[in-house]
Amino acid sequence: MGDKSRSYKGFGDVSRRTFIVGTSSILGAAIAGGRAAAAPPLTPGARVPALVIGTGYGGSVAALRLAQAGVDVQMVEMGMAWDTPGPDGKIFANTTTPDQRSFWLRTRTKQPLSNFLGFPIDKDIPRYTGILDAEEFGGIIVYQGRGVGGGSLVNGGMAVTPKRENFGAVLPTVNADEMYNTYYPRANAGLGVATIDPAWFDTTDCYQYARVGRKHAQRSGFPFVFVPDVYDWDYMKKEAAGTVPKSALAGEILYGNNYGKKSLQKTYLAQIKATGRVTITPLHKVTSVAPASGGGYTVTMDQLSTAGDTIATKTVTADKVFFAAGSVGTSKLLVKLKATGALPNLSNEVGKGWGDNGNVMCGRANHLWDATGALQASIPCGGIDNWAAGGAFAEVAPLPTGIETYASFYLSITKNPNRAEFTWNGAAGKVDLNWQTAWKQPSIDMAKSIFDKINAKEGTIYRTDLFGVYKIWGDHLTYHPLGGAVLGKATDNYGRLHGYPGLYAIDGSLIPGNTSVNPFVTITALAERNIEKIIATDL
Ligand code: FAE
Repeated sequence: MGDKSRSYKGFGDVSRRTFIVGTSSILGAAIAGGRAAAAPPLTPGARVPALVIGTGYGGSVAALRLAQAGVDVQMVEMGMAWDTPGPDGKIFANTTTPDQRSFWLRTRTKQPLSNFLGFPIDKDIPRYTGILDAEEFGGIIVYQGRGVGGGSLVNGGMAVTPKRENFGAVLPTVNADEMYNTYYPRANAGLGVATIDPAWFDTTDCYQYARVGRKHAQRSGFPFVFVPDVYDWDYMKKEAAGTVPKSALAGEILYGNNYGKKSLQKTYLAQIKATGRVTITPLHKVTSVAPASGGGYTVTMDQLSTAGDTIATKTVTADKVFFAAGSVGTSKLLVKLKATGALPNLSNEVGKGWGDNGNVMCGRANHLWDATGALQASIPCGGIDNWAAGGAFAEVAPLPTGIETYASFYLSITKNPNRAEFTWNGAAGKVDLNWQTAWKQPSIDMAKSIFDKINAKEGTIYRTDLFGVYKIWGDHLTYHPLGGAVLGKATDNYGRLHGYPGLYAIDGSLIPGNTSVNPFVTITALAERNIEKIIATDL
């Protein structure tokens, strides 16, 4: 287990000593103690066979399958290891009491629901390499997980395979038979996906909010569907019975989940650890990848302190480099590297085709006879499917405030057609995204295809107090960034980046902006498909 003797400020700095190389040591410090010395340690200046940038879904699939094929892999992650408890005995902070662990290098929280009863709820926190990044572009805030496990650390775990009839629009160049026969099942198995026991759903207090959501959906003629998740449902039953420490029933979600959720740390990353071939280096941010003399690519990275300062810069040479920094991270790197001359031959498609998966949020105010419950499981388990008729799939989401709110809350995924582009801003030395807030209007219209009808049927109204004062729609954000290195455009049909043999994109950047449902199962399945081909033909 984590070394509890370390100071709070440093937790996560020096990671579990088995397979994650401590970040306060140099890259390549010997892996002390623990199980078998894992992969050959990464030494600055060394040559390595494969380097993976990022430890989310795409990166974890790539690293696992490469390691199982006998390749030594280095994974580089800008966030922390998240394996060591803080002074409260917990690794992760609670959603209702954010602290420095909660946000990536901010001095004030930036909560997706900024207000409650009209009052702002954000608060000051120490600047720290925390778990949730609220990355601000001109017209949108993109929420992302930071740390070993990427988005799996902060997400709701909703693990949804798109309907087969929608797949052609999700990944038009991919063979659907192969995906539905082989790679979606492989991804679901690897992630530990399961669906709630319907009998328990019908009786447990913690899903009263979802039962109200179901009732209102069905009374307006919309199908309510159970949504699979990677949460351990048996564990949640024990939480409800009071026999184990609570996480879903303690409101944990956005800033990490201490017990029941099967994040990548418990699935793919645990399997990665068992191979003994993969070294993971947290708190290192890749800044450049460029062809190396003698073949391969020179990868440059900044070692970060937990205050976000660069405390060392290191380079290694890798024969193969997998960009798995997430849609935004991979797009930003590729656009910068093309524009600044490190990788000038990348396709002109790099940076294009970015979408927000049509995310938009809203709340409804229920009548007093439709209480949604003071105790709400933070893990959503159902949705309202109006994709075919109205272009919206709405998660019935929790509002785990600990008090009765009489509110129903929803995150809708919509068929928003707008796509944005990342570009290099040389004057500012950063990458911009040209998304406009007004581009969410189609999403609002599609979500209204569900909620206007429910409100009319129930005689209810929208909440106006969750995203500001008299503001109905949470149209300023996305949880689901997708695209920027689109499959078959910036890459070939397996993620090989055009112009540079040995460079691959293998994360949400490959997907052209929308998956019709929550995206991580599709990201995982596509990564499984692509890495199988790459291992068979490129190694
Ligand atoms: P991701 O998981 O973001 O991993 C990328 C990793 O790369 C991160 O750990 C980064 O810190 C790291 N990185 C970035 N840049 C660098 C760099 N330069 N150097 C080194 N490391 C770097 O990418 N999806 C669902 O399907 N179901 C849900 O219920 C769900 N809920 C969500 C709730 C929230 C609050 C959020 C934020 C997201 C949610 N998502 C959900 C989205 C899902 O987590 C996301 O699509 C995936 O995590 C994306 O996977 P990738 O492998 O593309």
